[in-house]
Amino acid sequence: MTSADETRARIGRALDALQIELPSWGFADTGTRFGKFLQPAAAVSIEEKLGDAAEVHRLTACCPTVAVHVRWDVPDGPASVETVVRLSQQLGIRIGSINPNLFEDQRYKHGSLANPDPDVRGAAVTHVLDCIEIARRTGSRDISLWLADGSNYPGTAHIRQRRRWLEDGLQTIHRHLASDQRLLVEYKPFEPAFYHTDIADWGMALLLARAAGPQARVLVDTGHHYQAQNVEQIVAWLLDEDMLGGFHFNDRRYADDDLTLGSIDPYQAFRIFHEIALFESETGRPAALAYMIDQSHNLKGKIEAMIQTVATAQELAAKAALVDHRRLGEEQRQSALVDAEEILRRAFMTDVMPEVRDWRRARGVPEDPLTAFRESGYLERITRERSGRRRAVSSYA
Ligand code: RM4
Ligand code: MN
Ligand code: MN
Repeated sequence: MTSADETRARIGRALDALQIELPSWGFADTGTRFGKFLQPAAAVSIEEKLGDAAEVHRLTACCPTVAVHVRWDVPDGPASVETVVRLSQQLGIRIGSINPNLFEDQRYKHGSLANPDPDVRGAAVTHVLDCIEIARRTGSRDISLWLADGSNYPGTAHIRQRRRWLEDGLQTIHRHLASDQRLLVEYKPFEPAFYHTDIADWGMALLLARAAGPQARVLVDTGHHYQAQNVEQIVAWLLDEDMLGGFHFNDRRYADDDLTLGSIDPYQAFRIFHEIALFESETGRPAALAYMIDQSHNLKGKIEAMIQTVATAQELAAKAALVDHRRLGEEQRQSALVDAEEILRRAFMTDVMPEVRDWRRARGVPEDPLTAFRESGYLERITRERSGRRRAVSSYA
């Protein structure tokens, strides 16, 4: 094999293995806490969200599943699942991770699984058990749990007591999982709670996942860290512990900005892909990760932004596949700092677009999905169909 063939083969394998899950909520109007700027083409119903997701999959061939947020997408609980499943089948996609909603109901204002009121904790557990049933009916593997639990002022919450309640709740939930289901525990250091959050970082998520049971794993949302945190180190440690369940991809500059992946720091996302590729090549087994997007751009076109993130993930994974692990190991053993670093830098700087385009052509999808989307007429059609049925915009106060 020539080295060009070898490069093409490596990138091809990396792209074959990368399936990215789209978030239903990424197609809907979202905003900042100061307001929403509505887009005439944004999806409102689950039909529209799934339709838009199917369009992204049609153009990229790498997004066969859609994550749903139960309260927004399956509001009638397990009863409304059949329609959603049928719809996704018609569109050639599947329902992916099931996201319970333990943060919007009025009763959760002091927390859900860590609420001091046992009735509220009970209601939160019941909701997640409903989600497990929904996941069974949709054939989804992952229940992806993010809690808004926390407190806003020092002294207002018993931090250790809340941890016990949380552990109890997660253990009960875990007992109801089917053997092929997983519970993903997501962490976030702040917002909406601004003094303490009950699952603030990866260490807390790891301890809770371990306490919950053997089918629980940690979910890393790339935007849920303090400034300057070394995210790829967290990824490497969780992989080493066999406790990484998957990702919520997005980029950030200041806080949980939920920007499109790689828009601020593509090298960061590349380094994450590198740690995964290194782990997989050393262990000889796939890391069983769910690659999900969790972005919430207020102003970019919803579908365009989703295509951007998907394409960016593919490009960065392709670049990470170019790292020569054997050579990297040698340079590291000799502490050849510049040479070791250059292996990563060179891979990152390589133009992988020719190979990515080859892969797309071989899959029968457009070489440039963004341009293809713009030429498809899809946006014009949904803009026509969806405008004029706008709801009232909720205001900040
Ligand atoms: C949170 C977190 C969760 C997402 C909610 C809507 O910040 O990222 O994953 O479900 O937002
Ligand atoms: Mn998230
Ligand atoms: Mn987030």
